[in-house]
Amino acid sequence: MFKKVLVANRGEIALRVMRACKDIGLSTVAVFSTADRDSLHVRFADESVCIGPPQATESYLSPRAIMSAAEIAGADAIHPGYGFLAENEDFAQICQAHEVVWIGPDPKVIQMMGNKSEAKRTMIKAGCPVVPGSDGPVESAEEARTLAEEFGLPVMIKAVAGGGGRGMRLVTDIANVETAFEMASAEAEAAFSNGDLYLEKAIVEPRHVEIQVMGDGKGNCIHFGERDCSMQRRHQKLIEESPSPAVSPELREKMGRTATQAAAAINYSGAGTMEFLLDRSGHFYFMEMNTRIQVEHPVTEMVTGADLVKWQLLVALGHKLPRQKDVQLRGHAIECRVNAEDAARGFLPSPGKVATWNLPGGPGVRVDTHVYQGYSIPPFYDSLIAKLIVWGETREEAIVRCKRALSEFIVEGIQTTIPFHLQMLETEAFLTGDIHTKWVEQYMEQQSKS
Ligand code: MV4
Repeated sequence: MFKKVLVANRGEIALRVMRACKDIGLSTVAVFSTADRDSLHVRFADESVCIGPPQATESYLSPRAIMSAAEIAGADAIHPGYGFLAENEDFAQICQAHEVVWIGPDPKVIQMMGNKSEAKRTMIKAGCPVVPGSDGPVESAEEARTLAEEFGLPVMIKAVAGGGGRGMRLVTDIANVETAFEMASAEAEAAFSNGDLYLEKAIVEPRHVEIQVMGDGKGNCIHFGERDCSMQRRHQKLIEESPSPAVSPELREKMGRTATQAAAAINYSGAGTMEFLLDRSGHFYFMEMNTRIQVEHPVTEMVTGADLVKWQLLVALGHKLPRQKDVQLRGHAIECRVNAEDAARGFLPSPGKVATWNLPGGPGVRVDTHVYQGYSIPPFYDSLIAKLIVWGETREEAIVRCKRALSEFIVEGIQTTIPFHLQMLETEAFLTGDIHTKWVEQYMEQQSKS
């Protein structure tokens, strides 16, 4: 059905996708901006095409540049990776119109999940628990006040076109509800050209727990357990793990069943993630569905032994999914995102030449990266330069290995988040697993005071 895959992305994920292609005998086409000529994703591709200048809008975000590259190289499928065009339904549609296989879900499903209010309504119909809130968008600041009084404070005002926390406001005092509404609307309008908002009750200090699903587009769906992504700062995830320290086998079973039922109800195809908030009493609520492979997918791969990117390709080729009972979780995996950033300076980006680069190794250690010694990190893109993923029989063993691997990971010439991760792995709250989505920010705040 297809033989040559163009990877419409850069960096570690482009390399990751090409590895899966190679493993099942597919040939690969890399695309690159002029800033990425020397990246490993270009070197390891069978063919590569320059698609434009460093600015992403003129290269990795340009459907025209990418479709031209596909035509030049004769690629018959496109894998979008994550970010850039991965959740752009128009691009998915353009691929299909050019008879290039889109390795991802149906463009209509991408669109539906992109509208967070519509996604929520669809998930209610599919039997997913959601946070109580407005039925669809809220028309005015006055209506927001009425709803806030009805549901009770605190409430969260969110952008219909949002996600990742943009255009979101927490209201803890009813006197602020109108201002919060107007500000969130202006922010959403500026960011997404859509100022529509919805409202729901706020969950206090929730955990972020997400279920990895895979569908065949014919109503069959399986899940690969959960990932806990509560260790994050300003909506940027820093450490992810699987299983979640807060999820019991019974809860996993229940969340997994909920997620697969919901994904099956929309005939989901390919890899997807259902994001849930988990409160202190173990109630979970659907938040959003991500219709792409995610940065943190390797932690799921380490505990299930499944190659999720390979499964994305196989589903697109029409293969059958594994059976749910053949997906077994074993041990514990932790991922640390290594960013070219200085955590001591508010995570200020630190691009530049990598003078020393020594990767960790040994049992239970995996590193996904496009970087090598002598490479220059360009300043134009997100600052993820490597993902360190470790596995252990238990969470304790995984933490010990993670510290060992971080201490072997030597980077000179730029600042990275490695020292920050080493610090996090020493904190009492992380060791006991007693964290929530505001924890890192509160911790950093404390540190800067002392
Ligand atoms: C919430 C919430 C509390 N209550 N909704 C942030 C991004 C988006 N995915 C959902 N988000 C939240 N929605 C209600 N009703 C708290 C957050 C939230 C959060 C969620 C996941 C991971 C990190 C977060 C950090 C701050 C707030």
